[in-house]
Amino acid sequence: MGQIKKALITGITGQDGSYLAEFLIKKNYQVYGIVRRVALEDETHRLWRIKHLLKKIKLSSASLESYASIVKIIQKIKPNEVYHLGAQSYVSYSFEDEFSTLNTNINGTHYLLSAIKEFSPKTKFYFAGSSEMFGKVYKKKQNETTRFYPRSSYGISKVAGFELTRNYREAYNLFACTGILFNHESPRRGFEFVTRKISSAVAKIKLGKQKNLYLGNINAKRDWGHARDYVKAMWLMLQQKKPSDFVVGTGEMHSVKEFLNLAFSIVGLNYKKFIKIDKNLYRPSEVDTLRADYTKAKKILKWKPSINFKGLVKEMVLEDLKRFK
Ligand code: NAP
Ligand code: G4F
Repeated sequence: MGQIKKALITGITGQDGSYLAEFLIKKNYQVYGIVRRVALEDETHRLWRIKHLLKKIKLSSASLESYASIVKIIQKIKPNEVYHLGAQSYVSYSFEDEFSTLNTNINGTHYLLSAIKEFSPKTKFYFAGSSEMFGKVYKKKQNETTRFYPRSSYGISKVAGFELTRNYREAYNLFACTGILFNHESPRRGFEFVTRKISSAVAKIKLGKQKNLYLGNINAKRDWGHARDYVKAMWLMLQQKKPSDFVVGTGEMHSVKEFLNLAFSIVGLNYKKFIKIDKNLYRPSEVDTLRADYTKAKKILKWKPSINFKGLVKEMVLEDLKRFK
């Protein structure tokens, strides 16, 4: 029997981190996670997504803002694989605080790459890139060759992370990949993102606990998949012979309005009666449409999504109905 593989996940308390940890535990990895110090002090609130995994994983507190703390972790664990998911991931917030978004997202990625290069060069590295890098899209469907045109400091931070990852691969021969992932959701999605804001509101409205739902631009269109499918693609990228970058999405695009319509119809309600548009929720520069061309992932990783738009919306609404009952 081979040695047990060690995987280190940054952002393990987030949506993707929790699904990825589950996935890797099933694959018999020893999973390590970096969390913020406050998370260890307030497990109930900050570790809710990984509560059921706590006995199976090893958590350390470290800061993505400190090179020294990243170096310590890399030296101590010498992981076979690092999945760098930790980031200020909320696009709207990046307009309010560009500085912390850029600092955390760019420096965190740079510190990890540099620490791996210096102290554990055989470690394979996954960077959580984003379709936000395409921003104001150049092509109807975006793939690995489509030009970037980010529309927020969040998008800019992800382009920088992508370029750092590519450069460490080419200059220092690291096994470093970027997954350019399109929007992916689940019942573990943060409540500030539009899909969860809708599914939780639908549940609360149905249960008589909320009256209206305030939203911004409901004409925006996204390529929405399920997070459980997408963490598998992350892992597959690090199992290839050669490191490379991959677009991961469904190839289907739906508007926020379509999401609303379907989510409300699941509980027998008409969204038009509850929705209120709040212009303050519009973004200073919007990403209007995103749609993936994931041909490369399909061909090389043999990856494809297993949960469609309808299945995703249904799961999110039904889970929130249970949660808020
Ligand atoms: P998420 O639920 O918001 O999780 C973000 C994680 O990053 C959390 O564990 C959070 O820790 C951690 N984090 C945030 N700021 C940090 C800081 N300053 N220092 C240390 N840790 C920090 O995000 P997600 O949806 O799982 O996404 C995972 C990654 O994929 C992110 O990098 C995101 O930008 C990227 N991405 C997501 C999507 C998507 O549709 N979900 C698509 C493309 C790319 P706390 O719990 O302590 O806040
Ligand atoms: O759910 P969102 O906030 O996700 P967004 O901005 O697409 O970003 C997510 O996906 C990216 C991948 O493309 C990730 F990199 C990123 O980390 C994050 O996970 O907004 C989706 C759309 C936007 O066009 C927004 O303007 O929904 C529109 N929207 C309309 N009303 C709203 C609202 N978004 C939010 N969050 N809240 C609203 O009330």
